[in-house]
Amino acid sequence: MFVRAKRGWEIPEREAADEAIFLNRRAFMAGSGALVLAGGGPALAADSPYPAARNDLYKLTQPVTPESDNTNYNNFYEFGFSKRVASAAEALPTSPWTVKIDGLVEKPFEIAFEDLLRRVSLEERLYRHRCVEAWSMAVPWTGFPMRALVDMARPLGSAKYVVMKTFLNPKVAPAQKQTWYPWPYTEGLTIAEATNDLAFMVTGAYGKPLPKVMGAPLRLATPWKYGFKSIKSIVAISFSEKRPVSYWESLQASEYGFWANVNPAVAHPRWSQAREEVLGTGEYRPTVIYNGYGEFVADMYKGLEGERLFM
Ligand SMILES: Nc1nc2c(c(=O)[nH]1)N[C@H]1C(S)=C(S)[C@@H](COP(=O)(O)O)O[C@H]1N2
Ligand SMILES: [Mo]
Repeated sequence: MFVRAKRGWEIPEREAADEAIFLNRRAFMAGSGALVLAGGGPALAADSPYPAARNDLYKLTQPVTPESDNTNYNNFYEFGFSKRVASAAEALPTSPWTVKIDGLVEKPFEIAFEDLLRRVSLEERLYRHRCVEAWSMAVPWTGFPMRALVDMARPLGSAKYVVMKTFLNPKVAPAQKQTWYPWPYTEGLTIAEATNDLAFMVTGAYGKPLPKVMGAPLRLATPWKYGFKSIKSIVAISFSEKRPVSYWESLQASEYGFWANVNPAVAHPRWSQAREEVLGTGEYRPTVIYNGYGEFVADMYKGLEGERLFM
């Protein structure tokens, strides 16, 4: 599934270095030993999986948010509480990167991010994203279905939830020095949600490896839920019988709950969720139940009306 892209000598070194992060270096070196120059220099070549083929099942009826609008307006609280955190996030070391899988699984294991990439098939999907703060965007994500990861983990029958955690590294993420916040960022899904077709593990955006500010090297996209569920820079995935308490829920349980399904009819205690500002356009539009993804997800919530589904 690794489509041959440009070779190292066909692209400027600066670009090559970026792509090399995602290159399976060992496989490449084994397969093309003759091309490995003495000294091993910085990035040599890149059999890059980007851009990946688009899966047309996931369509938009709006333009994709321009990349520069996206990278200049982010929530990544580990790096500060402003929207301009792209340069601060550059301090995060993302290679090597290991993801730990444990809890109620047949056999816990750790996997290097580049090995994980080799075991999945990447595709591009155009997804809407609705932040609980009432702004939205549309993003061409690259990644793989979360179901593939759940299958790889081999959860036990007793597992009911998937719990994900972001890195904990106060040396590079200044806000994590503020120990009264419930770091590391934690999120969770039911197994049914995690194996829903829409639940997507993201490794890239805009046809390239994921920028750090968007949660490199591995983040979640659950577009029917408020954006805070889409946890960034994941280092641990654990299977549990117990519903986890997420970062936002433990900070402010009266405002943020477990389900967090987009619903224009349920206001946040401090503001309406009826409409949203579309990033980069200055325009507002009505917010739609499940962010417009009801056909994929509504069935999962039948009979759960008594739950605080939408906060
Ligand atoms: N680890 C971590 N993940 C996170 C956040 C965060 O602060 N830290 N913010 C969340 C929120 S509120 C949103 S809206 C999205 C923002 O993603 P973006 O910056 O790529 O647009 O990431 C989510 N995932
Ligand atoms: Mo958000």
